[in-house]
Amino acid sequence: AADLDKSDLLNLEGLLSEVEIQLRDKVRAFVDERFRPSIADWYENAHFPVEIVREMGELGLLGMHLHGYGCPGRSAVEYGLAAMELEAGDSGLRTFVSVQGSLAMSAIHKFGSEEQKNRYLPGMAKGEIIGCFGLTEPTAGSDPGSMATTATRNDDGSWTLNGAKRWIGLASIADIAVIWAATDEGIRGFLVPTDTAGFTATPIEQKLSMRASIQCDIDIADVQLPAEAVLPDVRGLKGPFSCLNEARYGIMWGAMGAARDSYEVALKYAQERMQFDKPLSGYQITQQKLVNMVLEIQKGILVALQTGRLKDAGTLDPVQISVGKLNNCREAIAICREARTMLGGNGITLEYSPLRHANNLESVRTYEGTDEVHTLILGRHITGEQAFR
Ligand code: TGC
Repeated sequence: AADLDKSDLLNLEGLLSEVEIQLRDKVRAFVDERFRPSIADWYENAHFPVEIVREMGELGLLGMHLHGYGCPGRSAVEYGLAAMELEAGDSGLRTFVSVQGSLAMSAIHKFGSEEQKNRYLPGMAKGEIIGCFGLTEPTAGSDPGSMATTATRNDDGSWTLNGAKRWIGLASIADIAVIWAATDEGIRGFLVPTDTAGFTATPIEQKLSMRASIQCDIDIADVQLPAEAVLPDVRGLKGPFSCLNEARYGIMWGAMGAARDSYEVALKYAQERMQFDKPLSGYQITQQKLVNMVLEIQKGILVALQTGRLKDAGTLDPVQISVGKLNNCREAIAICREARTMLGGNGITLEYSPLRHANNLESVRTYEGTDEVHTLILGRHITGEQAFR
């Protein structure tokens, strides 16, 4: 059987504190106990396990890097380690935590009024209130500045919202939606209770990726909101982009969790599977695949850890997040696909995780900034030339 300690070639474990290791192990145990036994069925049946949301709240996984208002107040590295363990289970599980904590809660925490923070954040941290984050639209993906959703201020100070959002995680099970809309004063964020008349969220079906997770179309038809529904403290795209920074940071860790899980499955299989009278792991091509995988996992975790240390020190530049989001998603999907090849035909079933992870990572490399967007962010940084427009 696989001796997985041998795969930590550079002793990355030694870079973690006792507290970080304890937190990581707690989340790993939760994933093993509550998620792994059912994930194949959930994935096949396109079921998001809403029943474990409150358990995630009790574990301190929701808004875990936020401070005050009932939030756990953990470090960026602890949050990253948790994301890695969750995504070793399934990207859909990590996505829930990202949308709830990094996007919806983060928007309220960064830009909300005291009243909004006190009203929503404690319940969201417990998993009693589910949030979603509506930025992307049917015709505005990589270019959210071209959004068509509008918010118009009425004579009495209240607001009318019209438009549509697409690919919005959790929207059909959410209680509160953070909706970004164009106003006369630039893009602003609105807290929309999902039972407001005119607000309709419909899950997108027939997905080949993220099947144990929910993404929705949202229709916004003459939604009436009181004056105090707007997030008071931000105008312009830097509002949603600051929240995306948080989610993108978690993704760079999460992708390495999916990669690590695929590697571990492939290693164990190769050591046990006999062909031509010897284990697959005794073949040079198999060893080369495993070595290439483990090198990229070690490098990807180092990238994530350094990014987390910079974040905890308060010196992280958003450009640096693009390094990890781009690199770790790109490498993770290659690792999961390579792991699938080592499982032969057995690798196309849900009995083994690599193809499920690879399919999930098609979404992960696309949302929160595609490979292309992060390449252009880095290209702009190193050349000084804007290549988006
Ligand atoms: P640009 O002119 O570069 O910037 C506009 C304003 O935003 C500021 N800014 C940032 N602020 C904080 N963090 C960042 N990372 C920031 N990036 C930009 C910038 O300083 C500027 O501020 P100001 O005050 O000068 O106005 O904007 P651009 O539109 O030209 O940017 C180009 C580009 C491609 C980098 C950007 O549009 C981009 O990142 N596009 C990708 C969008 C994306 O990641 N979408 C995913 C949305 S997630 C979602 O809706 C649902 S998925 C999750 C789920 O629900 O499951």
